[in-house]
Parts: sequence; structure tokens; C-alpha cells
Amino acid sequence: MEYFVEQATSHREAEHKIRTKYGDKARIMHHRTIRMGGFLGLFQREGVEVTGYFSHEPIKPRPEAIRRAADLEEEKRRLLSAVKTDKTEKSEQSEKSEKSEKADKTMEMVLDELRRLRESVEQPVATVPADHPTIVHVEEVLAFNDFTPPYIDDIVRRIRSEFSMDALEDVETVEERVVEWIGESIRIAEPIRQPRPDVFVLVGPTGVGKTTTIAKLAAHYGVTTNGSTRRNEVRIITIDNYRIGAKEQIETYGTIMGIPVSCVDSAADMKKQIALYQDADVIFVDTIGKSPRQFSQLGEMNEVVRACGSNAQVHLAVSATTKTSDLYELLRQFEPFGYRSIIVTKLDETTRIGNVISVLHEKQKPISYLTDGQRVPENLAVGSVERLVLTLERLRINRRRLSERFPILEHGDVNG
Ligand SMILES: Nc1nc2c(ncn2[C@@H]2O[C@H](COP(=O)(O)OP(=O)(O)OP(=O)(O)O)[C@@H](O)[C@H]2O)c(=O)[nH]1
Ligand SMILES: [Mg+2]
Repeated sequence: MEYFVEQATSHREAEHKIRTKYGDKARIMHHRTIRMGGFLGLFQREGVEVTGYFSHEPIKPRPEAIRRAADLEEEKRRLLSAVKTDKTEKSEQSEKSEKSEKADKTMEMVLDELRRLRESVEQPVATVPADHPTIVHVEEVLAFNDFTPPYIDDIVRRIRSEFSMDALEDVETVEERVVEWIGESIRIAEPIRQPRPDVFVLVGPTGVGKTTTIAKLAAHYGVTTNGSTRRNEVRIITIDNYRIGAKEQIETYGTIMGIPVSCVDSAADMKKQIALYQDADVIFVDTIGKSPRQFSQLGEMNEVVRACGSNAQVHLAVSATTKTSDLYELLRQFEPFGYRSIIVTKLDETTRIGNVISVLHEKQKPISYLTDGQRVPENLAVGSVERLVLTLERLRINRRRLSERFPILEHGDVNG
């Protein structure tokens, strides 16, 4: 294996130089920007220095190239046999001069076709190297924000297929495009409107902020900002009857907001309570925090949740600080509850939410609400691409473009 260092005025020129000098076996390892030319430091220009290596061993053709070569062979055979058939038919009719003229024409067409196919086989599959500095920079920024490796690979693939070597020089535009792709990968839950009453159930692991979020939501739907007139008739049901202080926690919120709170501890109880609240616009159900590993208790709780009726909308609360492996696990363990969307809590506690975006994208789960603090009711927002993307660090974000591209979906009032 031999190493080389080449300087040029642009990436494209460097690439061309390397391909001419060392052929297709050359592999690029590193690019850096340098100052070139000039005299005593004057009239210098910006250029690039590319380091790489090439091996003397023959490089195996890529599977795609093999496939293209096979296609070429197949096409060659097909065309040549067409010429042969043409020849035979014509000779039988003894139209010799006309035949040879037409055969020549056909042969010319065949050769043209072969030339075209050959050019397509010789075209490189991807001209942009995976280790181009702009790509490496984007990879580093995404990894810093905790995006998962498969998510980062997808973004890199898209950059390589969408940007030319020249276009990659404009890092700002590349970053803007990446921000757009990230935004597109976030699904926001559609506003939900159901026949009265809406039953809104919040499940999730311990301490993730379920009770606080229920209080925020109840305030949002049931109380106007000045606290005087009621917007909707709201009720709260909790099934957290066991832990000391848990019932009191939600009852205190209920008392402050003037919202009735009741406690149930069985499926039958839940059915009864839901029936009693038929006149309400929306019923919020707070559940017991369970670690996703507590299978049997989760099963029992699911029975109680099912008693809320088939129209109940179940949301899963997930803290923005959850690590990737735990995220996968809890999305899976809470699946039996049939949750339709995710509430991302504690956004104020981290800026590295790339893993949450990656995993929710992979699992195709939409986000209904976001919470970013302990204050009730202030620290609650409807799911918003803009809010999530702005949390990311080290990415240049054009805020105006972002909000134009991803307007916030108004969830509105339950019966609005
Ligand atoms: N920083 C921050 N803290 C929050 C947020 N939401 C809730 N908390 C806090 O997290 C702690 C737990 O909140 P709870 O609402 O009791 O959580 P829970 O999921 O009901 O907990 P369990 O019922 O015990 O499973 C409390 O101290 C809340 O004030 C948030 O968005 N950001
Ligand atoms: Mg709770």
C-alpha cells in the first residue's frame, strides 16, 4: 500500500488529479483546507490538501458494477441475436444489397447501444467520498446530539446522493438541508377530536412526569388563563391509590383548579367512574408509574386502562433524558396499552435529544405534547418540530425557514 498527498484548488480538482494519477484504487483518507501559491504570503488562495493511499492489489468490483456488467452482457447477447435473425430472414428473401445496407444500420445501432451501456457501467456509483470534511462535520454534530448510528448513516447517504462535490463546499446549505430532513423525520400527532367525553390516559415509567403533565393538561383544557371562566368540563381519575402521597398530589392540583378528582382501583370501578362522568368534555386518567420490567403489574394496570373504553386515547410519557436502549425497551413494553402517541417530558433537562428523535422516527411514533419544566400549567406545549429542532446544538438553524416549513399544528380545545 502506498500513501499520497495531493494539493489542488478545489475538491473536484483534487479528486480528478488523484483519479488520473493513481486510478480507481486510490482511497481518500483526509481533506484539509490550506493556503496555496502567492509570494511571501501575498496573493495566496485557498486550496485543499488530500491525503490517501492506494493498494497494488486488484480491487474487487462493487456488486452494483458486477450487476451492471452482467446486464451489459445480456443486452449485448440480445442485440447480436436480433441482428442474426434479421440477417437470416433477409437472406432468404435474396434482397442482397438492401439487406447489407440495413444490416449495417442495425449494426451501427447495436454499437451505439453498446457504447451507451458501457458508459453507464463505467460511471462511478457515488462520486462524493464518505469522508468528505463536510460529511464528517455533519456526522460529528449529529453524534454530539446523540442521534443513533443508523439515523446518522441515513443522513450521510442522503447527503452523498443529493450533493455534488462542489455543492458540499457550502456547509451552511448542507446543514440547512440536514435540519430539514431531521424536521421531516419527526411525526406530530394530529389533533384528536372524539365524541364526548374524550378520555385521555397517560401511561409511562416511574417519575417521568405523568401526574404533573395531567395537571398541566387539565389546566390547559379546563381553566382559562385568568382562572375565572371554565373552558371545558374536565375531570381527573387516578389509579394511583396505593402509594402514600400519590393521590394527594393530584388532588391538590384538582382543588387548586376546581377540577374534580376521583380515585379508582379496579376495572369495574373505572367503568363506573367513566359512566358517572359522561357529562364531562374530557376525562384525564393518571396511571401508576411502573418500570417497564414489572410485567405482571403492567398487565393488571392494562385491565384498568381498558375499562376506560375503546375510544380512550392512550399517550405514553417518555423523558427526553432516557437513554437509547431504555427507549426501545419502554416503547416495546408499553405496546400492549395501544398508545397512539408520545408525550416527551423534561425537555428542559437535556439538549441532546437526537436519540429520542431517532428512535421515535424508527418506530414511527408521533409526538402529541412536550413538557419542559415543573411549573403547572406553563411548561406544556403541543408537539412541535420547531421546538424539538431548536433544542439541538451546534447546527446552524434558520429559525424563520424552520417555522415556515414546519408550522405548529394547533391541537385546540377538545371540542373546538
Ligand atoms: N425538569 C422537569 N421536571 C419535571 C417535568 N415534569 C415533571 N417534572 C418533575 O418530575 C418529578 C416527578 O413528576 P411526577 O409528575 O410525579 O411523575 P410521575 O410520572 O407521575 O411519577 P410516578 O407517579 O411516581 O411514576 C416531579 O418533581 C416533577 O416536578 C418537566 O417537564 N421538567
Ligand atoms: Mg404520578
